[in-house]
Amino acid sequence: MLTTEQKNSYQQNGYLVLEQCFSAEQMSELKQSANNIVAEFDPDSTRSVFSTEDHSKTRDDYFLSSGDKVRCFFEEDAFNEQGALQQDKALSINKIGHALHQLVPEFKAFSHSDTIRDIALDLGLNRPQIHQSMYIFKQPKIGGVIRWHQDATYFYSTPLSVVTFWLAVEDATIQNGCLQVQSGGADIPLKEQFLRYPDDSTELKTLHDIPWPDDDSAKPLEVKKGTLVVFNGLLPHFSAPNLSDKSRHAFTLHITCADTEYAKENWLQATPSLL
Ligand SMILES: O=C(O)CCC(=O)C(=O)O
Repeated sequence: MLTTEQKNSYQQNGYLVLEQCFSAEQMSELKQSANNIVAEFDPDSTRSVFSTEDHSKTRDDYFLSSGDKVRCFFEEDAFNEQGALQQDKALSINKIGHALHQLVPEFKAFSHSDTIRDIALDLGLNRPQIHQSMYIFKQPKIGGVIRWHQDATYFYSTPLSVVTFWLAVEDATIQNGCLQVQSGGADIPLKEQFLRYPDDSTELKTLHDIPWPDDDSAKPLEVKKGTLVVFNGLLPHFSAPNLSDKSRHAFTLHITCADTEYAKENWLQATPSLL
């Protein structure tokens, strides 16, 4: 599936962009499926927001018990001061997580496709297994920032093996908050580890003081819908807020190698799906 040149580029840069790897029809099907989940979601059933900004906040039970479920999380700016939604429900959801790959037929078929499996194997993931899936809306005007991070923070294993599969369901541009990665590749060791303790308290533990790259030095990945970006667990990346009037839907999978030891301190302990 991947050429030697693509594999070398991934090894060197820590990421690889596979342009329009999937069709517009496939993207429409995933988008429709995500929209159906939101249509069925009762917005009064939770007020759980997803934010990567406030580190003091411990994750709530709605989040911590979502590893084997399909749940909607709100954008931080979805509510007004009175706690009411400021816009339509469909424009208020930050993401759906975290077991779409197991529970929703369209996402299950996509996630377990030969294409995903072959790419995972080509990237060196022996016995690839999916731990998590997310549908990210990056809503117009209120789509929140995703701060600089490395995905191995959340999917720690010995040795590290997590690879993120990030699929553009819609065109991603600088204006609507595309993914931005450290240019020149991953060159800092793991900076943070997200720990879940037996009492279900959580901690984002800092492992060293090397700063994140400057936002200005990052490489924005402006990509067309159907493009798949794969990147390793040490690659620093972020996305800026979406201040535009266009959404930027994406679907992500976090895949590790089943031969590595997945940490029991990781927040998500749901049984992974072998590819
Ligand atoms: O889609 C985004 O804005 C960021 C996603 C991300 O950082 C991740 O999946 O690790």
